[in-house]
Amino acid sequence: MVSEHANGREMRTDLFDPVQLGPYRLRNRIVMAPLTRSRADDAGVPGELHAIYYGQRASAGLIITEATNITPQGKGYIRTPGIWSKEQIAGWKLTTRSVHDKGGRIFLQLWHVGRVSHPDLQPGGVLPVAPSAVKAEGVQAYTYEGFKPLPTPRALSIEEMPGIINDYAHAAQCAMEAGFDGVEIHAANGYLLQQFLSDGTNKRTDKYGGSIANRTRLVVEVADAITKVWPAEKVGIRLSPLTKSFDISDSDPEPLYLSLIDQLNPLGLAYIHVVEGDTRNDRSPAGGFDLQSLRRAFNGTYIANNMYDLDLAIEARARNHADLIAFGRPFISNPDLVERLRLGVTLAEPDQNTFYSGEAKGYIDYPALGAGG
Ligand code: 8OZ
Repeated sequence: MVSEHANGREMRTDLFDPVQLGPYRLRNRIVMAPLTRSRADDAGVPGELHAIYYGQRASAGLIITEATNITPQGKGYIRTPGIWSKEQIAGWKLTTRSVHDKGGRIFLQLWHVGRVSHPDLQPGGVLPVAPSAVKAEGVQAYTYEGFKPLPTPRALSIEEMPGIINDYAHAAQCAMEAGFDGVEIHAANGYLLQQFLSDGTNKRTDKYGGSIANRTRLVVEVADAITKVWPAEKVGIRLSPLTKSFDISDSDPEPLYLSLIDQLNPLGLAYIHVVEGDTRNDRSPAGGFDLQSLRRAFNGTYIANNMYDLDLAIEARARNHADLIAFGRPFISNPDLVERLRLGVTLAEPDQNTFYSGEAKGYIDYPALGAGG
């Protein structure tokens, strides 16, 4: 379609045209990014509210769900959903049915927070786990009693590693039973998998730490295990090589991520979903590298994310910077975001007070255009 660009020039964009992703014909190139919204019950079960919320947003080319805990150990925030139990599978079925009834596609994001948790949120009140006993400085956990500083985590033993990989595979199987179209591995934003990748958090001396080959090992093993459950063309991975989220850091991220992509390529994953820059904060942080090198290295679809607006998205397609563009926060307050971007109308601003408030208010009550309001 032809779109009126903000600078007044009319230009053609294919942002709103159908595109192939693995076996799926997506309706457009706009992805709903994963957004933590904290509306599950204490057992991590999503319900009717989730089905309404995701159904309202089904016109996205692809929805990626909020980050979803693969095990009780993987939980770091109250009211986040899980994908390990029968009840959670049944709850998620309401959502997949709702999105499919409206012709949408939805992948579930598989999440283990690693050290970004607190004993209050862990079964038995134990310490959260991580590659090494390295504390995230200046970070708080949101517990049932409000914010508390993160503790120093317990380093996973080598004997526990097969169990972690198995937890991902089990959760991936549960996602299939719940009717999802695919899964996304959350290896971004400073959580467990990025803690293994990054030398600021991974101080191990066994085969999961030290060299790039060792630090990438867990992510590659997890991706390999998941592609034994799902066809690889229905599996994606989210990466944030330049993020500073939760005190994550790596001394030399470019060779690390290029090596990871080289090792993932033979698996044939559908996409890499790249948070460009520091998450929700800065698209060009100091000390970064050109993330297009990852796109060039990867044999699949590249989804770009981080603070995109319509102009940036049109430009990204015009320059062939990305195949698909993921929008996050704009989807909170604009359920029909695709239509609004197509029309070029002003977007509704989301209310930050209800991002994680656990209620229907601020969740399912943002109207679509023409629906009053
Ligand atoms: C915001 C609040 C809580 C969690 C991420 C899963 O950044 C998250 C998250 C975002 O990936």
